[in-house]
Amino acid sequence: MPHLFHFPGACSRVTMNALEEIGDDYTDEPINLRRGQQQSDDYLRVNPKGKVPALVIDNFTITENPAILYYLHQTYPAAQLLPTRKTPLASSIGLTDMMWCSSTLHIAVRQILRPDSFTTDTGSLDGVRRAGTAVFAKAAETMASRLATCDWWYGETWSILDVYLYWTYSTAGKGGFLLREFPVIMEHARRVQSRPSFQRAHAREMQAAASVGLEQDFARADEQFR
Ligand SMILES: N[C@@H](CCC(=O)N[C@@H](CS)C(=O)NCC(=O)O)C(=O)O
Repeated sequence: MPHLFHFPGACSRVTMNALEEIGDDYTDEPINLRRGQQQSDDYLRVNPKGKVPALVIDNFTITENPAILYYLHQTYPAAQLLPTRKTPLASSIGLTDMMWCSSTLHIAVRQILRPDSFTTDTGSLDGVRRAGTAVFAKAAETMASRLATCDWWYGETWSILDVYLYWTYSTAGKGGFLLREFPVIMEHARRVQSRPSFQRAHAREMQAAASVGLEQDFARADEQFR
């Protein structure tokens, strides 16, 4: 059975949502990032990079959200985590978009939420946050113009990209990014939240958050869209 190492509200929630969408059994284990558990000897044996998510299947560990999601998409095609395209060239679009989330948006979001993880110079924190906000504002324009004409990133059909985008903008919002200036994104968020797989993952994360005493903080990112 797959075993997911995660932290409630972290980018690992995208992987958890994918597993819920697939619907097979899996086990999960929260790694308390607030307490530095990601640097414990036990966890570094699982993922020497000290990050979540990590998905262990048959004693093999996959890390990096796009790699895990792409693996799940290929292994469980019926779940339609990404649109199925006829040629490898056309299929690369799903990977491209997931890499955008992980390598550009995730970094900008982190600059907004945790500028202190980029510099030890406390006088530079505002500058780091402003730089992240500028990158994310452009991305939010891109998301909003695309989502203004359709419900989901790929048009008529939900995909795991919608959840990945949700994670980036909800986390940016938690860090003070003015999401209310993007009503189209606010509406997209409500659609993502209403998906049953999202709700199941959310409940499972909530349980994990309670187990480490962090349910208040966990709820903040999702409550912006009420
Ligand atoms: N490139 C990785 C990034 C993973 C990542 O940065 N995860 C964060 C949580 S959102 C983490 O584990 N942070 C712990 C730390 O940096 O100490 C991915 O896309 O999966």
